[in-house]
Amino acid sequence: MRVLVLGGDGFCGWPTALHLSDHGHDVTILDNLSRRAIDLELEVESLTPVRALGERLRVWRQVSGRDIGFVRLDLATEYDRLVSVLTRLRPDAVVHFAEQRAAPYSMRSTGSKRYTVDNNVRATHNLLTALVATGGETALVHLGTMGVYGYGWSGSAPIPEGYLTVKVPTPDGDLEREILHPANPGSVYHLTKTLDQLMFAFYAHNDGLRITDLHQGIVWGTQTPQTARDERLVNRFDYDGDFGTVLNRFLMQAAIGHPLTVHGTGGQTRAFIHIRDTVRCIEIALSNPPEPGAKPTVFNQITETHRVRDLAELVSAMTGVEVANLPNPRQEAVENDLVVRNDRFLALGLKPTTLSEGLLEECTDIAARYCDRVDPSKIVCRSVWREGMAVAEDLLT
Ligand code: NAD
Ligand code: USQ
Repeated sequence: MRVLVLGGDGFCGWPTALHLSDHGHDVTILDNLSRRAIDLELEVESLTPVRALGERLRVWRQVSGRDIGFVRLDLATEYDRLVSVLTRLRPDAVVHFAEQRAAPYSMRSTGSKRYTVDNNVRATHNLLTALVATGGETALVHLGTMGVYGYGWSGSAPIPEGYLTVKVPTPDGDLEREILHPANPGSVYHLTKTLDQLMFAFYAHNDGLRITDLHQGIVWGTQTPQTARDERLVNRFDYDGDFGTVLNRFLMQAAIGHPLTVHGTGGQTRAFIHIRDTVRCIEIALSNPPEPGAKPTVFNQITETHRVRDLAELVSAMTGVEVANLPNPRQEAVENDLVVRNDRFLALGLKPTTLSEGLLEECTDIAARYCDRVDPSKIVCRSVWREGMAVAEDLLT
């Protein structure tokens, strides 16, 4: 397949591009390198030393003998160039990772809220119109989030894969309707993903685009077999308060003896997936596109669910580092249950990497190896959901 990977310089996009290239697909990366610019703005770097994209691509050619193309382009603002790229490459499929993806960063300021909506909504809508304008045959696989469902529902009804069958009362009796699961976003970032879903429903129905939306949980881990082939191919590892995700943050904190930064009681339950499984899921989704005219296919791209305090206790037991319960900078349910259906990927052959297999390796191979690169002043999350909310002052350095 000819595959265009939008956001292919990022944490999920880079290992996906290498995985697809390694499996014989003809891959081109499109990225505006905005993630690298945000690192400069936040004055923070990936824990792992990420090389310039040109060097990454040269090293990949050396170790694999395969070429990956690169187009530097801003999806949100360079529509005409996007149409030209699609016309020239005629990809069989596009994988869309190219959005601002950190919830704390999206809540950091009025400017970052506006940037996140402008960037993400325009990027997705530009892509959809460009796909229609170039013939509508290219399949789209989008990286969405479990957070579109929200975490505030009471009870433990399993979260279905995208759609819910509901009974609508009428004077003549109940009618059954299949609807998108109600959206309940917990941040401006998550809000943009719920807007993406509506755009997908419209363009699938109106223009027959073939769209798969992957409702992915929190990705943990760093390396895949391809990124581990040479140190210069290493994947990024965000640890800072805005872009670092919870489990990777705990592993990095343990490596430098920093108290584990549990927000509130740690009663939040979330869904997780290892980066090795992310790349496999994308390939499975590419091989199983919906028919033209069908509603978007939704997969819940998750393999396990865990409560934040249980993860902290696990890492603490493994490393001896203490757990700190900090004021929660977010507006979110203090405790929640989470039961998620993920039957579709399992039925299509996914064999999940579990925490029990991958955690120790991640601790020693990545967190401990690069821990001298940590800037401790960047660990505590300073982005709060509403003005006046407390941050963990005593841990700020
Ligand atoms: P990332 O920030 O590391 O990568 C995103 C890439 O997209 C970056 O390289 C960035 O430069 C690029 N990009 C952003 N806006 C762009 C634009 N307008 N034009 C061109 N390129 C642009 O993020 P990630 O962790 O790799 O996440 C990728 C996708 O997966 C995101 O859409 C995110 O919402 C989703 N996701 C991530 C996680 C996770 O835990 N990392 C979990 C669930 C879903
Ligand atoms: N948390 C802590 N301590 C920390 C960091 C986070 O207790 O040091 C808590 C948060 O308060 C939250 C939970 O851990 O309750 C998850 O936070 P996170 O930063 O790991 O994940 P989140 O903000 O939800 O976002 C990440 C990705 C995003 C993706 C999402 C999937 O950044 O791109 O969409 O995971 S999901 O959570 O399923 O919506």
